[in-house]
Amino acid sequence: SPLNVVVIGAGRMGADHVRRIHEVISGARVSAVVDVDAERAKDVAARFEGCTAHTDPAAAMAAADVDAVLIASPGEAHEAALLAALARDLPVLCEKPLTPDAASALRVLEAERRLGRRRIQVGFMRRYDAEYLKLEQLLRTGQLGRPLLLHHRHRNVASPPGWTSDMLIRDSVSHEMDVTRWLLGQEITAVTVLRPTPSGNAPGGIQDPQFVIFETDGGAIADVEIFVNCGFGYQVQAEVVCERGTARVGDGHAMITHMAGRWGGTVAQDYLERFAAAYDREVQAWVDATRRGRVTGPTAWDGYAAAAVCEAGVRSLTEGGRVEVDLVERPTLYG
Ligand code: ISE
Repeated sequence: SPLNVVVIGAGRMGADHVRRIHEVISGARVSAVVDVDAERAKDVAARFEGCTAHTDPAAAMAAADVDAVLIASPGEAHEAALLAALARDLPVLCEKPLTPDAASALRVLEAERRLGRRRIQVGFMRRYDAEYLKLEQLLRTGQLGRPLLLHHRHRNVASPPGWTSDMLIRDSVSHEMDVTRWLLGQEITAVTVLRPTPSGNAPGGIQDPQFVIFETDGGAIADVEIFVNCGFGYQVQAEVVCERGTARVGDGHAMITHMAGRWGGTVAQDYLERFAAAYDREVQAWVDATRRGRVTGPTAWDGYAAAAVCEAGVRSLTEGGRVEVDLVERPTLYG
């Protein structure tokens, strides 16, 4: 029988996951949708047969037929939902961030450690993108030699209303933190955020773009251009420079047209479009693993490490200069 999933958070991401589980994924169904906004929960739940609506995550999880939990609420609500799921020993796919800061992430690690086995997968979906997967596999073969430098570009059309400068680090660059750690198999040890004169299109005087530099414990350097009001499209690119060559992903050249004296293609407009296939692969992998009683993918440790790097990044953004990352020792549960 299909996995009964409770989806917490019926916003943009949560509603898209509900649709995905019903329309794309095999082996699972959404049995309940939870949102602090009762109307929104009802509205999303009503689109699918047999799906109930709730406002309280713990109450939804207490239902007899719940097999797994997908958390897509705002980051501040994650800790309580994660601890409630762990208390019921339910497997969880938690959208990034795991939690908004390192201290709360550590409390989640501790709760998982007490269970003695992994239950949490963190939604760093780039690890499921076909291009990023190819890049990771190539690096793993060792053909290119040792990675020396990593260049990331991360551009959004426009920042959502109310965005502040630190959200570029916490919400956006957190992906590059994870991708850097994953591709290199190294921890990030220090962060420096440089602040060019902001774009005239950055709303409310926020610091956009930013240029972020990571140092790693393997001696590599990664840089990130984060520009969330670029205006033209959603663009995510990475280039690894190694001893014997380079490799680059994210050029988005799926189709090039030539017409009327010009050539070109289209640029995706948001992450639900750019990473649609990655989200599909991520959720299917989670469902498949869960049905086999396994937990795969990015771990709570990966979520904690990103939170710790975010804290260093936000300090560098606000105080200037290079800030070292403060990581606890990696618990044996996470290899
Ligand atoms: C958003 O939360 C995401 O996760 C997107 O991947 C990222 O591009 C965007 O900047 C974030 O706000």
